[in-house]
Amino acid sequence: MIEVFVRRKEAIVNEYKALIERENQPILPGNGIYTRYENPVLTAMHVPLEWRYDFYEKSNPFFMERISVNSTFNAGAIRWKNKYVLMVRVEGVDRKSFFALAESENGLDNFKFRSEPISLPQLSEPDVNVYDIRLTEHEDGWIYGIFCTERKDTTATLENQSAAIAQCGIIRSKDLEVWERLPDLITKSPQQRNVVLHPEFVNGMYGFYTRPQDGFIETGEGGGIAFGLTKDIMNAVIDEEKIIHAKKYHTIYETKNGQGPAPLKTQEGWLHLAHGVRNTAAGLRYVLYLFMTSLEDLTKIIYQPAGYFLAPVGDELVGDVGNVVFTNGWIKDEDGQVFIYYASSDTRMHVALTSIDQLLDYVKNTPADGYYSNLSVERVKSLISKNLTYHE
Ligand code: M1P
Repeated sequence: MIEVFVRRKEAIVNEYKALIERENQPILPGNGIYTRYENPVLTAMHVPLEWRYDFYEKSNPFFMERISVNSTFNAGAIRWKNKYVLMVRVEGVDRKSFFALAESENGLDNFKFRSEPISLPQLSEPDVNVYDIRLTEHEDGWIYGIFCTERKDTTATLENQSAAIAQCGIIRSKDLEVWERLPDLITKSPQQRNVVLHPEFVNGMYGFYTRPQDGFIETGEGGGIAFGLTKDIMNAVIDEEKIIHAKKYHTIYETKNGQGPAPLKTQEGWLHLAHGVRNTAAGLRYVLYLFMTSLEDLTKIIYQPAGYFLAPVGDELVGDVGNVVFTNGWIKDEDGQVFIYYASSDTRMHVALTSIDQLLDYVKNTPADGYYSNLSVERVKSLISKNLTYHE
């Protein structure tokens, strides 16, 4: 038996080491807007072996996995002490998600989890499940983590064991180690998901991007990316949510949409990355899109390219919830490079590398949606005719 233990342990430790030290290569030439990378930056198999295996031969003679991980996805992101840090949604086989920090020197590969996952301080009503944290380094000096907290809908009938209430949880830290829990955000909406804190004060108040929704899955009458203000972050209450980007017929955000990470400030406006959802015969399709809001008026969209910016391809299409890309983390580094961390099919994390210059070019020069096929044809024809007059 000891032989089995030793053999399996060695094989698994070697396999793990090779995985987390694997270099990532760009997929070139790409589309010029961003560069995808060959390997996911994090998978369930990246989770430390000490979290999953009992290393004592007496209690684990088969060197069996004791606590299995289902997926690692939807990570918040922050540049911290010269590292690219992800706050990852780790989902166990028990379906519960929790948060854990993983960091890399170059943002592209070699992501390693810190020694333990994060124990989230609890409120009087504990979280049944937590997910999709957005990290915001706020000008008040705190790093905020804004996440979805899910609890059972106690008003639902006995046969409906899926009914849940999603709300916005808030934690903050000065060092990414010690986290303080604040009361959940209060809005007039029955449910909230995809809430994000704006990094700057707005007229002395805290600004939140929200996604008012009537139901747990369906946004119903609600939906759209909204913006609201609260005076007090210690008891955050938003009285008015103004929709800044609504769902719309025959677009990639026809069914629902949601803000991704906190927007990035540029000289020309705030760059926003969001997800849009539409229905298909095969179920919901989640893609990412970009828009820019005005520096003077955070609720005013000044550029929005037509359609999606990034959609699932190849292996990304397959996973627990197929045909999904989702993002809640990106990092702008000192050189103006932008690392977009996105998850595919609710299963694994990827990186796409771009820059502020590329994103500005993309939002400003990609045609906006005409909302009619004929107008799409006109846009193609105008590009063709421009190219016909081009001579080297
Ligand atoms: O399964 C796809 C995504 O579904 C939800 O997003 P939304 O609220 O916009 O429907 C989230 O639960 C997200 O975690 C998940 O990736």
